[in-house]
Amino acid sequence: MLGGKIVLSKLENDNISLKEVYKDYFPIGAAIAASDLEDEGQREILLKHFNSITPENSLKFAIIHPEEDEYAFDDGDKIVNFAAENRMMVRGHTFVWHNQVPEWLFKDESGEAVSKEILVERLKAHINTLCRRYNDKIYAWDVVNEAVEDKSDFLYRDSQWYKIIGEEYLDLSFKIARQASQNAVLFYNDYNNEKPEKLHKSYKLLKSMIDRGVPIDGIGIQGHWDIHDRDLFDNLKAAIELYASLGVKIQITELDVSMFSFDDKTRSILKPTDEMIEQQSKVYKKLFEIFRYYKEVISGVTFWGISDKHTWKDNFPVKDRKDWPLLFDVDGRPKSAFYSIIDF
Ligand code: HXH
Repeated sequence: MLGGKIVLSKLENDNISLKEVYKDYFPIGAAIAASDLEDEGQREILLKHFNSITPENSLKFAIIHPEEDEYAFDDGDKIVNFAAENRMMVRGHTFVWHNQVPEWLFKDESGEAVSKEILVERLKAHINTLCRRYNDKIYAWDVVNEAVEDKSDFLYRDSQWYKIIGEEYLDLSFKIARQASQNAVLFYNDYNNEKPEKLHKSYKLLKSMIDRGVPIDGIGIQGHWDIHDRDLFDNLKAAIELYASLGVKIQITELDVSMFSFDDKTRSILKPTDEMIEQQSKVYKKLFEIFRYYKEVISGVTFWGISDKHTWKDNFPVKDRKDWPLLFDVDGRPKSAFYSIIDF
């Protein structure tokens, strides 16, 4: 593993900070819950290695705006204030998505589908309120998340946003966000958008928006990957080049590398095998080689969690199946994957 390289002593390794190693490349982020800030171990890793934060759930529509006349800012405020106190950047996630939306949003007083006009007003009120509250502290927003359909033949996901407002909900969301915040970097964010089919659909959608002058500044490639995907690196390079040709920034917004392939829904194991840990380390190493190579267009890399202690992958795609997709283990110790990305 260390062939030909300077071998760092244990002490020097322990002093290494990921954000320092990458300071001439891009900010290194982590998705967190407010509860991570009360967990000494999680907090310590966060402060040492990361200079950017994404609230994993706290800013999502259903969480922060549970009723039309009620906002629940507590956890969002805790995270955003913690970041400001520690001079960390914050990415906002997310205004317009089909999941984690509150019951009331798409209904009128009588429980019927709300009109297009009212839904657009609600969207404006939501975006304006969050921007007014967090404008000086949140530098980038995932304005729209996951709007492209996975199935061939369809471009747009058939969400309530699409059903009620129509195609123009995308343009509208970005225009409203720009109006509410002149400085925020506005992202379109999606998963599997480096895979050829979805890449080409996403490119077409984004190009048409950019050509119409819609204020979109960046593309988020979520990066929910796994150790088994043989096409990942070629797909990713092609995607970065194609998106970069649109003249927008690219961020890896939700990085994790699962031990299980997406179709493997059966196995549950107590701990990762040595082979898994080594394969994961190789995948992370190659990914960061690619990220560094494209540093002029990549303006951030965010992991979807701090350590393997908690990760959304513990419940997706299989509920209650432990996974170990991050750089630090369940006890907060750096894994082989961590060493593989600081060694260059
Ligand atoms: C992300 N979705 C969200 O952006 C984030 O907010 C959340 O906290 C975690 C993950 C990823 C995702 C999207 C679709 C999905 C599963 C995960 O379901 C499918 C996956 C593949 C094909 C079809 C559906």
